[in-house]
Amino acid sequence: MMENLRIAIQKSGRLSEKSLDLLNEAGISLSYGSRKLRSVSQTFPMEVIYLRDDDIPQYVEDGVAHIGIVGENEYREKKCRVDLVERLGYSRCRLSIAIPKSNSYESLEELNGKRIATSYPVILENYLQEHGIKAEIHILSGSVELAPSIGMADAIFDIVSSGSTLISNGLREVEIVMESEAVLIANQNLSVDVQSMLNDIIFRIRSVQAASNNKYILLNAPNESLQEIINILPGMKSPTVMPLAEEGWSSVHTVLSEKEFWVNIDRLREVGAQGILVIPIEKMIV
Ligand code: PRT
Ligand code: ZN
Repeated sequence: MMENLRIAIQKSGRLSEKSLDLLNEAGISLSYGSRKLRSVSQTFPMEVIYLRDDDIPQYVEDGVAHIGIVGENEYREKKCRVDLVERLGYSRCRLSIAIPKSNSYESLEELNGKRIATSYPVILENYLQEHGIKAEIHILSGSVELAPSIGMADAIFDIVSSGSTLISNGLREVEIVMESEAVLIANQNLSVDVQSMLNDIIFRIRSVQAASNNKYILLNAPNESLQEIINILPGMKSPTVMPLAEEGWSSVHTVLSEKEFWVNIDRLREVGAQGILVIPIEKMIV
């Protein structure tokens, strides 16, 4: 019997729901909200193992799970021998150095000889070494942002998203060390069967991502503006043009990326496009 593809995802936290959503959109349905340790999909030969995010890289290196989803920060911090196979684009954040807001700061050199509190000593150590800075790293497992106010550290190195945690603790961001997003990691010695299931998953994930980055556009245009409109629309290939019942008018259909859409929409209207419809795409095979 063929082995299931075993994936480790975060049991509960900032990555959990979006990871389950992504699998679901890729056609791998799983029951939600359970506090189970593992579950098996009914629609794909996949078994999900729910873990703390910190443990996922090691489980994948050991092959207990074939693949896993973690924050890129966790992947870099744990230095496990696993491959980063796909960037997933959600749970984005950055890892930054912050100092008390009233302290002056000109450059990284000022951190020489200072104490920096963090839960990510490996990433910080690499960064400081790269820049020739010698600082004392204090490893804390949580509430890092409190360290300066209680006199335990001169600076912190931590995850920042909106920045409001820093502000409410009287800190300001002075260096962005890395950007992070959810990533798919894989064991380095997968069997041929498991690798082929992984390829299938990656293909599905890309189709889901392409679809969410693109919109299907329909518009009506007077025939004399058609060429101009077609020139504005980058599309996947050339757009589809069909005559309307009304003489002298056509309907134009194409696919546009979300970004291209907003820059092009005003120009389309200027040259006479009307009745513009923007429709979400469910899957896009790339
Ligand atoms: O229990 P387990 O160990 O599994 O979870 P965890 O508590 O270690 O991780 P979790 O769920 O907090 O985060 C999982 C991953 O989400 C992280 O490794 C990051 O890759 C990513 N991520 C994205 C974040 C944030 N955004 C984030 N904002 N992780 C943590 N935060 C924290 C940050 O440390 C700060 O203290 O949220 C706080 C608020 O941030 P601001 O800047 O929006 O105020
Ligand atoms: Zn964790």
